[in-house]
Amino acid sequence: MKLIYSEDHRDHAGAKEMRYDQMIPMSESPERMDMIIEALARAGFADVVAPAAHGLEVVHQVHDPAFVSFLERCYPLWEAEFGPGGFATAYTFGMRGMDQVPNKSVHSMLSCYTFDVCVPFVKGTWAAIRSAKDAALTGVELMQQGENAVFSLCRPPGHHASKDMAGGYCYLNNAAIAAQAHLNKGAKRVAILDIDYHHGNGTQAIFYDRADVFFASLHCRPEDEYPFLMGYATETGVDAGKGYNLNLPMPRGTDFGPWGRALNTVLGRIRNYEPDVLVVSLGVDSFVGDPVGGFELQSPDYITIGKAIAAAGLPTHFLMEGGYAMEALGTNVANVISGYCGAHG
Ligand code: SP5
Ligand code: ZN
Repeated sequence: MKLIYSEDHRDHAGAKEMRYDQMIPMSESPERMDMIIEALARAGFADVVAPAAHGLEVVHQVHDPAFVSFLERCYPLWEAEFGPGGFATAYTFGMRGMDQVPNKSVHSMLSCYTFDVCVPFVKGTWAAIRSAKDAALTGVELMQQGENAVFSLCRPPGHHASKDMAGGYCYLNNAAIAAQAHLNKGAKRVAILDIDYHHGNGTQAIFYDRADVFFASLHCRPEDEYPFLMGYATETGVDAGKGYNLNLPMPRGTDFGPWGRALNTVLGRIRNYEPDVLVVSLGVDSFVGDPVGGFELQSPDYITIGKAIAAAGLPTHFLMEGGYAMEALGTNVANVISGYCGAHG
C-alpha cells in the first residue's frame, strides 16, 4: 500500500496543552509520525510518496474560506503582537449570545474559529496543515490512478475540525477534504468510518445534511469524554442527510469484545449504503495504554480491525487521526495496515 507522507509537519511543535488544571507538553507531537513510519517500514510498508501541492479549491468546498484564511494568518498576527517563540491560543470563545464575527484582533479570530484549548498555532503550523491536506488530496489522486487502497499520513489530524472551527489538535478536516475530492472525481457515494477514540464531531457536522457522504463513528460516549457535547446515538442526520449519520458511543473502559461487535455493525451499515469509496479516519487512541484515551483495545486487535475493514471489499482511503501511546502507536497503526493487506492480498 502506498503511503503519502512528507516532513512538512515537523515544525508544528513545541506548544503546550491544557489538561484540565495542568499545562503539559502536547500529546500530538512530530515524533508520533516517526513511530508510525518506522513501524510501517518494519512491517514491509515503505512505498512512500510525497504529497503534491494542491490549491484550496476542494478545501473551500467543505470549509469557510474566511476560516481557512485565519488558519494561515493566525500565527503571523500573534507574533506581531507578542514576538516570536510562543504559541497562539484562544482566551475567550464565541458563546451563546455573543457576536460570532471576528474583528481585526487575532484574539477575536481565535474566539470565533477555535472551540477549545487544544489547537495551538506556532510558526510551522500552517505549513503542516497545508501538507496534511495535500497528503489527503494526493491519496485521492493515487486511487484515481488505480490504487485500491492508500494511506495518507496526515499530521495534524483533522476529524474534530468543522466547516469553520478548529479544535482537538485538528485544523483542516483531512478526511472531509478527501471525501469531497473522491466525490469530485466521480464517486457517487462515500462512506467515512471514524474509529478514533474521540467522536469525529467536525466530520459529522460537515456532512450532517448530506446523503452523498455516510458518516459512521465508534467512540467514547459524550458522558465520559471529549468533545463532551456531541457523539450521541440520537444524532442521525438532518434534511437530506437524515439516516446518513451513525454514532456508536461506548463507555470509558470498553474493550475489544463490544468494540469489535460495534465495528461489525457499522461495517454492515456501510455495506448496505454501497459506497464507491471507504474513507477511514484511522485513530488508534482506543489502545489500552493511550494517555489521552480510555478504551482497552490491545495491539493484536488492530490486525483484526484491518481484516474486518478489508472484508468490506471497498476501495479504501486511510487517513491518520489520533493515537498517543508512543511505545505502541507505530505497531498499532502498522497492524491495521498489515491486517488489511493480509486479508486483501
Ligand atoms: C485527534 C484527536 O485524537 N484529538 C483528541 C483531542 C482531545 N483533547 C482533549 C483530551 C481531554 C481529556 N481527556 C483526558 C483523559 C486522561 N486519561
Ligand atoms: Zn482521538
